[in-house]
Amino acid sequence: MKDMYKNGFLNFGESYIKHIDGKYGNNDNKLTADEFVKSQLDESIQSELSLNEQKAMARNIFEHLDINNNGVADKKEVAAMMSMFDMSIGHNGDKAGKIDGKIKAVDYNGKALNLVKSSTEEGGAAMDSQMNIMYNFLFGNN
Ligand SMILES: [Ca+2]
Ligand SMILES: [Ca+2]
Repeated sequence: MKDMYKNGFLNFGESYIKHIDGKYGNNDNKLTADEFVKSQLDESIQSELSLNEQKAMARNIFEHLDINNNGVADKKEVAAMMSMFDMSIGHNGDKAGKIDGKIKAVDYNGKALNLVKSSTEEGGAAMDSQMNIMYNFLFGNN
C-alpha cells in the first residue's frame, strides 16, 4: 500500500519535473526556482494578483518545495508536496494508483497557488513541517 502510494507520487514528481523543465526550462531534468516561477506565472490563474505578487508567491512555494535547500526541486520533493496536498484534500492515499494519469501538472500548479495564497508566516512554517513529515513518511530520514 505504502509503496504503491509512494511510487504513484514519485512517477508524478518525475513527469511534473519533465513537463515544467521541458516547457519552461533548459530540459536538464532539474527544476530550478526560476523555471518553477516561470511555470507558475504561465499556468496559474491568480489574475487578481499583480505580476510581482505572483512571482513572490511562486518563489515562496519553491522555497517550501526545496526541502534540502539545494536550489533544485527533485522528484522526491515534488512527491512530498503532492502527497501533502493529497492528504489535505482528504484522499488519504486511496487514489494513489490513479494519481499518475489523472492529475496533470497544470491542475497541481493551480491548486498549489490556491493553498498557499492565504498563508501567513505561521502558514509557511506549518507547511515546512508538513512537508518534512510527508517526506520522512515516504522516503525515510535521508
Ligand atoms: Ca532545468
Ligand atoms: Ca532540493
